[in-house]
Amino acid sequence: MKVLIFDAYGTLFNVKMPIKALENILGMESSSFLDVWRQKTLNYTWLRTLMDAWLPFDKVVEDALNYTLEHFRVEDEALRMELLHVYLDPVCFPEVETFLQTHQSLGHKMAILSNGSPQMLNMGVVQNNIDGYFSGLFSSNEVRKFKPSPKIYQLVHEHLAIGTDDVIFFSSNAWDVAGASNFGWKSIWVNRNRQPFDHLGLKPWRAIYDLLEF
Ligand code: LAC
Repeated sequence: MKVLIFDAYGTLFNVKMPIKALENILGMESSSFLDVWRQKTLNYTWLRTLMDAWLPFDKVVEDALNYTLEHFRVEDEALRMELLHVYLDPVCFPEVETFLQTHQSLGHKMAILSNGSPQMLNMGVVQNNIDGYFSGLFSSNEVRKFKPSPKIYQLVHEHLAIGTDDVIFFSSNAWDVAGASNFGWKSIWVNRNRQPFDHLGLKPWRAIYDLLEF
């Protein structure tokens, strides 16, 4: 049996959508703003896991956003709310639905494994009409640890009666691919931004540029 497991943000959902109101304030710097926000979000997840001080991902995303607004000296409550909606009702990458349709008709079981809270993940799949494809939306809320803790990858095996060899994991985040490989999964790096792979002594099983290349 093949079970396809997907990371959510950056892999299925685009969290680097251009935001007009941000561009109006920061111009060319708006892309760096989105990069700093994402990087801070991830840093906070790693720090909170190390400190054993887990918080729901939506709160971590908001804390990182508040840091980023301060860093770029932007004070605009309407914009802050608009930015939060990048994660609260995210937009899928264009090839996602076709990919899911194809693999559903091939009989592959599919699920999401994400730092996102159950409410966020549920909103994301429902808003994008892709909820019918998944056998589970597995969230860090259940283990109160963020990726790449092995405990979160283990969650899939607690819900689905499958072995590590049955899993093919897809993530656009190189560190998440390394974490899943470290756990023992075959991991595919969806290298959407054509970046070099992280030097963590772990390699992806395969690397592709978008899901349809699989
Ligand atoms: C997730 C983050 C890592 O969805 O993008 O788990």
